[in-house]
Amino acid sequence: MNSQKFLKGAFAGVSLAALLAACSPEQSTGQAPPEATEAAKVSSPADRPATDEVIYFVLPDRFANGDPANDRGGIAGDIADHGFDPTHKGYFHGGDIKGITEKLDYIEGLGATAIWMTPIFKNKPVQGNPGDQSAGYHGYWITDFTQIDPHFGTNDDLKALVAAAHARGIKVIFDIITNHTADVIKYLECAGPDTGKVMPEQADCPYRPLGEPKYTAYVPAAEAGIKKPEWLNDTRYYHNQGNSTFKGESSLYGDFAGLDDLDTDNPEVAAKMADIYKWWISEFRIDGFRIDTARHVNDEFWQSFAPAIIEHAKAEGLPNFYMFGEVYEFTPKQLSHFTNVAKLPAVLDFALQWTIQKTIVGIPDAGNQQAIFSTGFQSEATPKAGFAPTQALADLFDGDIEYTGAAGKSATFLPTFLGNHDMGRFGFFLRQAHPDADPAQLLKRAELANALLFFARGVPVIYYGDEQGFTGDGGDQAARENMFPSQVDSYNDNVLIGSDATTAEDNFNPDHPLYRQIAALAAVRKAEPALMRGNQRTVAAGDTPGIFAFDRTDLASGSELVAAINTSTEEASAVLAVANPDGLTPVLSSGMAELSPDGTLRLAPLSYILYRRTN
Ligand SMILES: [Ca+2]
Ligand SMILES: [Ca+2]
Ligand SMILES: [Ca+2]
Ligand SMILES: [Ca+2]
Repeated sequence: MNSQKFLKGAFAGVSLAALLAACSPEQSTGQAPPEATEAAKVSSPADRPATDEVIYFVLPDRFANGDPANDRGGIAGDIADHGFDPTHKGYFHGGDIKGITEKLDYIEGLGATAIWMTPIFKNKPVQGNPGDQSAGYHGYWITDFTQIDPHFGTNDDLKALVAAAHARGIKVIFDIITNHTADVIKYLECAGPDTGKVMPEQADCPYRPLGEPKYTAYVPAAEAGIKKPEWLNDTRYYHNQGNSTFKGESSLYGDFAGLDDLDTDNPEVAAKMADIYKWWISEFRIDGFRIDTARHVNDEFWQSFAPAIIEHAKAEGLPNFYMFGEVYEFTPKQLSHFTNVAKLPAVLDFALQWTIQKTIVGIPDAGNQQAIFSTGFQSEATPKAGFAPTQALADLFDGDIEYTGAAGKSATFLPTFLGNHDMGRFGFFLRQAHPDADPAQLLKRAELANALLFFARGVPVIYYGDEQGFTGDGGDQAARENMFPSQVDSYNDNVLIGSDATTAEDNFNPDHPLYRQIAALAAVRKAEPALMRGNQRTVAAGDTPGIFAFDRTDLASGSELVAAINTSTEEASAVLAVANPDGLTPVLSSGMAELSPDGTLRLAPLSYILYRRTN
């Protein structure tokens, strides 16, 4: 059996180098590390498969302000014109692309190998009806698909970021939209005739089903020609059927609260959208696309768009171009439709996120569920308060077989995550489910979830700020705090996890316990092909909270790792279904763990351990 003192308390105050030396005996005895990552680093990051990435997901506006001169995007006038108001969570705060470039040390130190930025294309600066306006700081209201939003900098700033990131072996992933543009088009039947001004949003423009006449669409004269490329100003390239109810066909053909829904059924539109994004690949040599609102676009569009982009990237010397869609669904069956039928190479793994919510966070009492239900979890009618058994994780991973589709890609390509800019942060879910928990327990739960993310199949995504214990107050604007000192009161009163800091301060702190833990997890993952690409098999699960364990095997290198987590607040034990438990050596752990020769594992409350087979 193995001794578990090995890494007990290792996160408390030792350097990362010491930690890694301690957790990887092979490296400390001078044996060459597994070639994968080191080799990939010295060659081009483009040669590295997407399975090997650790993605850091950033909202540029909220990350770092490298150039105060661009904070208003060069737009004169007041807040309603330029959209800059650092005291309001719904407006621009000044972060930009130069800021990201300046913080590459921080991002690299975390162990990230790729940066995913929310859209950086030029947006309508401010949108919405009087009294309910907000700004395009998030980037999802594009008017010009051919240039960087001036609030974020210039195309040259982007080139500098990509060059600097690539020099460190870090990839750059864009967030793209093909479903809609900003809200410019109006309908005569709802808005009335052109007023000669920028017109308000249609609060009430009901959906008109297929088969009924479409609305009479026009571009108000005040915004004539503001979209680029030019063809986007032609209303015939849009659905023009009114606002989506997010049910039935309206989910595909309706406008997202007035955002102009493109006629993606038109093959000409598919080809033109592909041309837009091919240009960015050629011009900037970016490494991947996260695709917004993928489930609101018809399958045929993706069947044409996805292979066109992949082929183009290949021709440009980017054989591992990574594309993953945002499909806000919570079962492998629903999600895999988009890999198997729509032919997207991967989708964000919302199903794993939800399963982690049920097993590691816990479902709050009915009285406290409101925020969860308002952010998209409706797909599971009435989740029971409390904790799901570890079998829920086993069931989820059993669903991996559903992902048969696009180019034989498997679940190892799915980006995995704990929370995001729309649904809310993992720290928020924790606080909501455990309003009275002691801070140390919240930190343990966050660490446990991170460990699962890095040990299990899929490509881990860290939402910026989670590594500093950010919590937020809910979804959307409430989950988009600044890393640089914030002036938003509702951010600055948040209680962070693992830290006494507030968001009123600069939070690029490489000593935060979650930053250090993620760096350690990322380093282990990078050294182990089995964690990045290996097959996964459940070796322990049960009908209560407790131990969930799985092994990862890499056929190419012959390496095998076994990971276990304990989701219970009590010490737990389980028999691992592995051959020769004696041959397993601890690599990394967060508390007492004892593995006896018969395969029985005892694990401390809310703790994890990773073993490597050494004989
Ligand atoms: Ca700025
Ligand atoms: Ca649509
Ligand atoms: Ca519109
Ligand atoms: Ca708050």
